[in-house]
Amino acid sequence: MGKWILGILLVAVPCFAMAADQPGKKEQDARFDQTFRSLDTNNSGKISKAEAELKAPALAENFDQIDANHDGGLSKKEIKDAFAAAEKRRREFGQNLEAADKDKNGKLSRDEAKALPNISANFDAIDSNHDGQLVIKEIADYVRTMAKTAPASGSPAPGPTVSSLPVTAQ
Ligand SMILES: [Ca+2]
Ligand SMILES: [Ca+2]
Ligand SMILES: [Ca+2]
Repeated sequence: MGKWILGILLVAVPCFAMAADQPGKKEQDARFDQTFRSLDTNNSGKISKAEAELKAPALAENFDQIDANHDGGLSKKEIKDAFAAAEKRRREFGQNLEAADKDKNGKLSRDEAKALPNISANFDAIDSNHDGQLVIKEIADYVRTMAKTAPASGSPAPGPTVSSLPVTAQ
């Protein structure tokens, strides 16, 4: 796996612990179940909007997006699917970064960034140390900020909103 992809995957806040850097799958599942149960206060097997609002504001914010079958509750599967989709988006984003870094020096110059309109348009905002080069950390910080400030739509970075779900598993 390329360093860009890895770098972007690690941006994921390991909330429901679905991130690539987590230990074994079994452990992941156990941790997921635990978190799910702690949110599902009435043990209905689904997280209602009220339950989400109580302990997981970001889950509540993205509720309608995650509630794929629109029954007003988030099942484990819906949440897992949302995570998988978010991870896929990050992976694709990482691949795009990888491809854009033509000289493979781990940095994006202004020229290289032109391949990525979202990045290019925000180059100066992302280049926090103003050296004209974007490193993974700068982009990761930017994506993180975006995830916090921009809700589902209109985010200039590829919507990692679901990845920033707030339930801390660590
Ligand atoms: Ca549902
Ligand atoms: Ca480069
Ligand atoms: Ca820089």
